[in-house]
Amino acid sequence: MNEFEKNTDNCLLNEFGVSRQNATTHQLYRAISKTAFATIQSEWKKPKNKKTVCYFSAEFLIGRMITSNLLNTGLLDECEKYLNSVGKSIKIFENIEDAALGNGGLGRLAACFLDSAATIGYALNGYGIRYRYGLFKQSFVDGWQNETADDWLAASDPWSIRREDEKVLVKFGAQSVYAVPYDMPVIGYFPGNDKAAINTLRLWQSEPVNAFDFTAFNEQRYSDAVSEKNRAEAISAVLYPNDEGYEGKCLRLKQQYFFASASLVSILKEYKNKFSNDFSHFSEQYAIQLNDTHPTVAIPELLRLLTEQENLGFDEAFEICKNTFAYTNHTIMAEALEKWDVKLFNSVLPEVYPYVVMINLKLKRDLAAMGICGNEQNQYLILENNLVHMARMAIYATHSTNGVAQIHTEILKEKALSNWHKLYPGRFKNETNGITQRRWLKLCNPELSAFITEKTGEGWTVNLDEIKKLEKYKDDPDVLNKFNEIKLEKKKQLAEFILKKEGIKIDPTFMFDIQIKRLHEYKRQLLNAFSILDIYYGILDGRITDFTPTVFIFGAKAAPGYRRAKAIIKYINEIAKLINSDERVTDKLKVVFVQNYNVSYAEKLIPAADVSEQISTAGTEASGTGNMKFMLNGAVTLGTYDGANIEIVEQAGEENNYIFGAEVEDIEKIKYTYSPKKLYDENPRIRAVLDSLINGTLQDNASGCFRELYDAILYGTSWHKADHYFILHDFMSYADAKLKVNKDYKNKSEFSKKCLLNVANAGKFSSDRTIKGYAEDIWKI
Ligand code: 26W
Repeated sequence: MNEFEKNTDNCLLNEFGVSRQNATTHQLYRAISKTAFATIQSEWKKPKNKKTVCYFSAEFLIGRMITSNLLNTGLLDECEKYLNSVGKSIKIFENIEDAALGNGGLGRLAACFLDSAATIGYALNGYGIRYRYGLFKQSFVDGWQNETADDWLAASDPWSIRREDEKVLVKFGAQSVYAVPYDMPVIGYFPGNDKAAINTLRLWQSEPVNAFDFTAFNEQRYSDAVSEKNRAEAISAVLYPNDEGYEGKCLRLKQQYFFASASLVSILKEYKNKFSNDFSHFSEQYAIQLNDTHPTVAIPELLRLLTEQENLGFDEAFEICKNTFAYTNHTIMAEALEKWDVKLFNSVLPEVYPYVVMINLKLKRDLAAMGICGNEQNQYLILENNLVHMARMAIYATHSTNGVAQIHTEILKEKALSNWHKLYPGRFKNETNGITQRRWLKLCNPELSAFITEKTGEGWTVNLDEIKKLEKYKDDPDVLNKFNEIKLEKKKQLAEFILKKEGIKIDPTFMFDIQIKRLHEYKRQLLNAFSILDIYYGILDGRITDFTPTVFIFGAKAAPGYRRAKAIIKYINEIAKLINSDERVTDKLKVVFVQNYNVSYAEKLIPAADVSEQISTAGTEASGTGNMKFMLNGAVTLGTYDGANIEIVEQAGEENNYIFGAEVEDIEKIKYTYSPKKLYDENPRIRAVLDSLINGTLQDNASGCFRELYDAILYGTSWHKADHYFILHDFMSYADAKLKVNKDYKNKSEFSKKCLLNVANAGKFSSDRTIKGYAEDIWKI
């Protein structure tokens, strides 16, 4: 018996009194995790004598930890053997809940960055919130989204260590709570890589200072006795399931301050251990990256700590802040920009607010010195119109502001933040997003990974540029055949999984066309739905002949308060019901909306895709990262010139992808004269699909929500013009592109050549490259 087996057996015996033969999945999960964890303890505790990057983020969408930790420690095969010995496999861990501590792209990006930084060997630690409940679980009830709590800690949390000794007191006016850190090791990819490091993800949990009020209890005031506990625990109770409209919720501001303050206190403590009260080296030792504006309250908080507790002068403290902090912007949507009501901010954080006022005064002086006076200053002010403008503070009081894809950064510089760019052109940078190839190829697609390794060597796992070596096989029929075989195998696996989870049977020989991402109007799932209906009508009326059988798959959660998004889910589910029950198209069309789309589901869907739907209105998707995952797994992109799609096509060739629709400049030109109603009146195909919302073809249980979608497109609302996202404008060009992919797919070898060329040119989209960019351009490490 080897060490791994011995230790795991021991752990099972000591903790649960069971042998490996009769251990449950949760027991095996815990014992294997603990055994693997023990192997890295000594490496984890090693001090790192270099500049440390602190990645502040309200979200870390890490997904399932056990498989990636086993992969990165090199224990995956041993674990598989261990489970095989009792007739099981690593697949049993599919029942372990994901850690879904994020909404979507921004949170998943943070998780990829952790993996990349540890793999390269940078000292980069994550700081965030240990939400008791992560993003809600989704199911469909009669086609409507239903939400339930995500109890991710049900299977225990063997990868975290509670650090009671490091807890911190956080004050909100009259309320004080403890922030207790739970540290998770972030394990770099070690096999054959001597640079790898083990970093830390520190997640703070909110706890009461006094858990129980005995006096209240004795006076028979039972709920008063635990009210402090409840109020404290509320702070880290749940992730806001909302990545759309900004909501000025008091609890959300408390969450932001809670983790920002606790993180800063623990960082200052660490710094003072080395440099005592000499803060002149602080920004050489620490860089703090703000993942969107959510942790921006850290800026006035650090000012407060440095001046009030460390006795620095304001200007000196401000310089330290500016040199330490950097800000990443992830969206240009005005409705997502955080602005807090001054009164609310001041009542929740009375000790911090004065520092916002001081930053604002300093800004005014700087503006005046640059010749910007009077009302002209308003557009920059952090305090304006009774609001605290968080993005403005994040730009002004940091040394760097970056966008997440070339086009996004251009839009920031030229439009959304052009006024700031004029003031501080040198502060603006682009760092195009990336994804970790360890999780998004090696782990989720071992079949394709093995084949790529066979053809190009192992190097791509830590240097994705090496995947380019695949390109020379683009005309090799054996390689292309093998490529197809692997794709078919992944489609079979997905079909099996979907049958088990959704009870829906899909045919793996169909083309798989997949759109998975949060549900948003700008991402235009509705456009996809319309085009499917158009294809359905086209097949029925004989306009479309010789259609390659296709299954259209959706996965998406809608923010619980986002009525429109929920209506779109219902609409797509109704389309699925209509099409899937129509025997005339059974051998051609299928529509599936999978429930509870999350990281683990993505790991199954992406390797099985032939077509990746990336169809946001040009200029709205900051980057996208799902698009990169599909590319890496050999799907072609059906998409607009938006976000990172542009760079994907630049790398892989326009001829190997399917680009359609208006570009940013086109939209600029037409936006004042655009008339969706005209397109509707003139085009019977557009009319047919749109009318399905109101003519009884599809039922919304008399809720009126389909009518609302219809009206929003044709007539607009008080807050948006008609068809704000240009669905009808792009409809025909999208429908054509979709039929072109469908036709091209028939030529197996030509199509798989396109797929292979996408894989071979995905090197740029490794988050290893992204994180090196941040290290060089922003953190200077
Ligand atoms: C205040 C509510 C709120 C919460 C989260 C507003 C906005 C957000 C995020 C900015 C939403 C998000 O995840 N943005 C995505 O970030 C990805 C990583 O950079 C990009 O790839 C996506 O294009 C962007 O939508």
